[in-house]
Amino acid sequence: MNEGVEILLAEPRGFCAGVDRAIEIVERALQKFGAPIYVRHEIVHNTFVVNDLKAKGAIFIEDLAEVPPGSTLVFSAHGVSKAVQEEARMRGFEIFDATCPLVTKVHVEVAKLAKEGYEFIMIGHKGHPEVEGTMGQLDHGIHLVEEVPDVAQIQPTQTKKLAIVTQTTLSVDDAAQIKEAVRQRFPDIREPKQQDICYATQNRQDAVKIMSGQVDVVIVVGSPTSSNSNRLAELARKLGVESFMVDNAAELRPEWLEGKMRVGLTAGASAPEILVNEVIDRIKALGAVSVRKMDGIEETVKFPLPKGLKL
Ligand code: 10G
Ligand code: SF4
Repeated sequence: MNEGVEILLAEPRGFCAGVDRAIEIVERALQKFGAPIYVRHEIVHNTFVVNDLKAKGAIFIEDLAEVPPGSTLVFSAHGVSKAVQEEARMRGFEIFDATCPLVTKVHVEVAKLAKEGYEFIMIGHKGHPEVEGTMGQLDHGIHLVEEVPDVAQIQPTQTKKLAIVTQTTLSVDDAAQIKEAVRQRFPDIREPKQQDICYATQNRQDAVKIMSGQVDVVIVVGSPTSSNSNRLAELARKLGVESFMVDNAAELRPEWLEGKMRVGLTAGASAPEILVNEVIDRIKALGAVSVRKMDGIEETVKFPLPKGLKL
C-alpha cells in the first residue's frame, strides 16, 4: 500500500435504531428468563452479532416446529407474516417481537388499506424475510415487483384502489425508478405520505454518495446476507468507485488497496462498530496513517423496548 494513505469514515454508518432495539431485546430476554432464548431467523443479518448472541444462549431457528413448548421466542427485526405470528401464538410461546417499529408501520398501513379494499404493489427483493413478512400480512392482493420490467407483468384484479409499499432497505435510486414505472402504468396509485424506505437506509446511502466523490475505494462492513449493506457497496460501484464488502477485518485483502490513497469506510445498519474499528486497525497495519470522520447527519432516533423487557 502507498505511504500517507487516509481512511475516510462515513457518517452515519452502522447500527440503526431498529437493530439496537432488536439486539437489546434478545440480550434482556436472556438476562430475564435465562438461556435458551429462541430467535426466529437471524435477529439481524450479521455474523458477529448472531455468534455473540449464540454464545450467550440464543438459539436461532427458521421453523417454529424446532422450538420446544413453553419456550421464549423472539421475532427478528425484519418482521414476520400473520401466519408465523399465529403459529407462534398457537404453540403457546412467550413472544417478544423485535420487528423494527418502522417495519411494523408498513404492516399496519397494509392492514388498514386492505380493509378499505386496496391491493398493493410491493417493491422489494423476493425471498427476503422482510418482504415475506410484509406480503404475509394479507392472504392475497400484494403483487411483488423487483425491477422495472416486472411492473408490466403484474395483474391486479382492479386498478381503482392500488397502493405502493416497499421494503425499508432498498436502493433509494432504484426504488424511485421502479416507482416511476408503477406511476406510469397506474397513475392513480396511492403512495405512502412518508416513503417506506427508512431514515437509516436513506442516511447511509446519502453518506456513501458524498464519500464516493472523495475516495478511491469504498469498504463496506456487513454480512453477505445483509440487503442494506449490499446496497451501499452497489451504490459506490454505480458511482464509479471500486467497492468491497467484508464480514470482518480478516476478509480485507491488501490488493484491494493497492495504489489507493483515500479509503472510504462505512458499515451496514446491522454491522457493529467493533468490526469497523478492527477494519481500521487492519488498514492502518497495511500502511494508512490517518483517519478522518466525514461530516454527516447525527441520528437521534431511539425506539422503546417491549413492555415486558423494560428495566
Ligand atoms: O438489510 P437487511 O434487510 O437484509 O437487514 P439487516 O439485518 O442486515 O439490517 C437491519 C435491517 C433490517 C432489520 C430490515 S428492516
Ligand atoms: Fe428499522 Fe430501518 Fe433499521 Fe430496518 S434498517 S431496522 S427499518 S431503522
